[in-house]
Amino acid sequence: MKMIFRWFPGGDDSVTLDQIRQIPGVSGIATMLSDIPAGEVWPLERLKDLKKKINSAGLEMEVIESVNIHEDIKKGLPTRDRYIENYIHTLQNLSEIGVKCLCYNFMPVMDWVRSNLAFPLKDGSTVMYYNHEDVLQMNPSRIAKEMFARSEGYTLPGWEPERLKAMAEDIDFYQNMSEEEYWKNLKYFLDAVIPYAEKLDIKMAIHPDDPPFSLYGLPKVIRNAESIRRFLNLNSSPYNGLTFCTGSLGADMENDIPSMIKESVSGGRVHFAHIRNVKHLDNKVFMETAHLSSCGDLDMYRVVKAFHDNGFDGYIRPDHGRMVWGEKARPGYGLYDRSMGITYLLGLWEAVHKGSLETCNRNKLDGGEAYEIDRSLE
Ligand code: DNO
Repeated sequence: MKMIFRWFPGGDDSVTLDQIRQIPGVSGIATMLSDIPAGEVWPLERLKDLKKKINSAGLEMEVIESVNIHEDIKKGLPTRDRYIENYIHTLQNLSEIGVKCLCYNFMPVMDWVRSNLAFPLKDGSTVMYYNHEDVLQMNPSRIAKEMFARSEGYTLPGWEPERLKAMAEDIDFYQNMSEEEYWKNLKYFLDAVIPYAEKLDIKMAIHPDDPPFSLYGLPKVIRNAESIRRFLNLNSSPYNGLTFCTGSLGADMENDIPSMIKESVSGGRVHFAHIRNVKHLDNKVFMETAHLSSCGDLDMYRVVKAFHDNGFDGYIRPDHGRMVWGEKARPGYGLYDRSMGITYLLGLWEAVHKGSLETCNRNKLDGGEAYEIDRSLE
C-alpha cells in the first residue's frame, strides 16, 4: 500500500510539494494537467517537466487523477473514436513517465456535486454538504455558480470551465438516453482502451458516481455493489478496475461499504482508494466530516481492515477534508484536515496490520499451521 496526496500543479493549489513531503508516511502525489480540455492529448514534454518537479521534491508521480473523458464518448457520438485515440495517446505519454494508475470517471456532464461547499460546524470548521432537495431546486447553472463562488479562486476538479459551457445542452441530451445505452458507451470505451492499458502497464481505476444516485435525469451507473459487479464484468481484465471511494459510495445509506470493499479488493480489482467519512443527516442529506469513525457514519476501522485483510496493495489517499484553523484552500483539498486524515488512516493501518501478525503468531504457537486473520469483526 502506498499513501499519496492529491495535488494540482501550475500554481493552482494552496498546498506546496514541500509541505506534502513533510506529512509522515506520504510517498507520492496524485495529480493532473487541469488546463488541458477533455479530449486533447496531454503533451509528453509537460508531463516530463511535471515529473521532474515532483520527483525533485522527493515525491513519486505514479498516479494521475484524472484524465477526463470527452462528453462525446459518454454520449456515444461518431466523433468518439477520435477522442478515444487521443485518450490512448495520453496513456502512452503517461506510461513514458512511469505512471502506474489512472483514476477517471464516467459521470455524465458533471463530476461530484454538493449544495454547500462550506457548511459551518459548531467547532468553527466547515465541511462540504449535500442536500438532495436543495440540489434539485437549484438548477444546474445555479449549482455551477455556487461551486465557482465558493472555490476560493481554484479550479474545482470536475468543474473545469470547458465542461460548464455546454452544461444545459448536455443535460437535455441525456434525457433521451437510457441507462442501458450509457452502459454500452462505457463498454465501448473500455474495450478500446483497456488493451492499451494492459500493454502500457497502467491500471485504470474508475471513480464511482458522487453522489451515487440519479440527478437531473442523468444516468448514474457506478453506485452500488451490483453496478460495480456489472462494471467489472464489462471487461474482465485486471487493468479494468476501481477507485474505491468510501465517501461517494457511503453517501447511499444502503451501501455496506466494508463488504463492498471485501468483494472488489479480494478480486484484485481495486487499484486506488479514496478514504473518507460521511455523516448522514437524513436520506440523501449528508456532510463530509473529519475522517474519524466517531465523526461520521462509517466505521473506519472496519473500512481499513477490509482493505488490509483482503490484500490491498494499491494507492490510498485521504479525501475531502474540512477547512480548519482558518485555512483558505480549494474546498475539500486543504492541507490540515487531510494531513490529520492521513495520520489517522496510517495509524489504523498499522494497528490492523500488527493485530493480524499477532493473531498469526498466536495461531502458530497454538499449533495452527495456516496464516489466519481474525475476521470476527468483518
Ligand atoms: C472529487 C474527486 C473527483 C475525482 C474524479 C475522478 O473531489 O474525488 O473529482 O477526482 O471523479 O475522475
